[in-house]
Amino acid sequence: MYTLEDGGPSIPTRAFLVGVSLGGEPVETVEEHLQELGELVTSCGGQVLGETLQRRHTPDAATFVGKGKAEEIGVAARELGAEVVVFDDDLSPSQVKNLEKVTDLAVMDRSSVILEIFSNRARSRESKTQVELARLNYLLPRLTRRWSHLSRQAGGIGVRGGEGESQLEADRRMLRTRIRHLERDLVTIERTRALQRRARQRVPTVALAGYTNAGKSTLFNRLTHAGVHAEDRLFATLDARLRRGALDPRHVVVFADTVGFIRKLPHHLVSSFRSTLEEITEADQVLHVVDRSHPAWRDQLAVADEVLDSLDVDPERVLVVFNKIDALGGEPVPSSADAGRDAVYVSAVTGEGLDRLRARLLERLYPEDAARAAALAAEWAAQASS
Ligand SMILES: Nc1nc2c(ncn2[C@@H]2O[C@H](COP(=O)(O)OP(=O)(O)OP(=O)(O)O)[C@@H](O)[C@H]2O)c(=O)[nH]1
Ligand SMILES: [Mg+2]
Repeated sequence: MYTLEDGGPSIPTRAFLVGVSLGGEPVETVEEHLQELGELVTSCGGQVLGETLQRRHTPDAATFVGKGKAEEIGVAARELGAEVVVFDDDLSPSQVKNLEKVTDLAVMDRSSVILEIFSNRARSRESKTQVELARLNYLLPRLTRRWSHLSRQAGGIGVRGGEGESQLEADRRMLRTRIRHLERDLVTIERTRALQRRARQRVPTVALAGYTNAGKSTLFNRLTHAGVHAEDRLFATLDARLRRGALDPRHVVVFADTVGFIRKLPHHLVSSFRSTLEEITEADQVLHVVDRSHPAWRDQLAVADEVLDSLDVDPERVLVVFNKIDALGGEPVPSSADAGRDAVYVSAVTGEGLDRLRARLLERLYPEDAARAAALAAEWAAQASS
């Protein structure tokens, strides 16, 4: 595990959270994001002891919140017994260093918390490679001093190269070598995935995508009768999982469960997960799963839309699935799409709406079959009434 001194992520055990409303961003939004940050911290085994919120026009270059505020934060956090201050916004390597000095505590940002969760969850060779790559890319610009951990981990490759090369330069060089190595590994993994995909080419693929905790794995289990891990935790799923499921007795598809999205998802993370996310890019249909019972569902829908857009997913191939309608708490289930687009309403837990979902998928995947079925039904109806 990297230590904070080295600028890398560590486990945020006893945490104090800091949210900043920049340039008039509504305080409620910042609070909501802080709440989510708290869930992220708890997800990797941490505990939230307190939080603070600040309004600023622009971030302070040196300390993000300003030196005075940083000192205040340090005092408040230390009084509560916190060990780490977690900022909801991305901090530059030098901001982290300055803040650690002023607060006299360890400092993390949202990206490093997400990285921590990802590395706890990574199981397969693919996701482990992806997470390590993301971690090293995060670390590279933050490498400021002797970094003995990695040297030891990598079996002493980090010895000085030649006369005059500092330990720091040697460490950087070693990191870059490791990054190149991991990138090559990923290319091989991607090639294997592509081959496997070609092998199942005759079976259409339906990918489940969406915000973390929306219920993708639960829905995946329902649609495929698979026993995939579903949990009330953020980022329960890291690997793409594939399994067959029937839409009706004659049509079988492959469903793909994928890693969840989240706002302010670090870019280097998204790019390291490229091969996993390819299941979405290459799918015939994408089910964009939304937790409709979440107070911030509109935001989460928009965030996931952005990620799908950045993956070049054609919106025509996306069907919005509003999930958890059993948890709307008396609110009537909307009858038509309230996001102004094609959508179905389901509960992955009770099974409500799943037949409609399968029928919509059939129509989208096999428009000719669906047209034929509709024509037959109309014919029968006509015969019955004549
Ligand atoms: N009430 C209700 N809860 C649901 C429904 N679907 C899923 N959940 C719950 O929501 C939580 C998250 O479900 P998951 O299926 O793990 O969500 P996910 O989208 O796969 O999450 P990540 O893998 O973390 O991105 C679990 O506690 C589920 O039991 C639903 O239809 N109704
Ligand atoms: Mg999942």
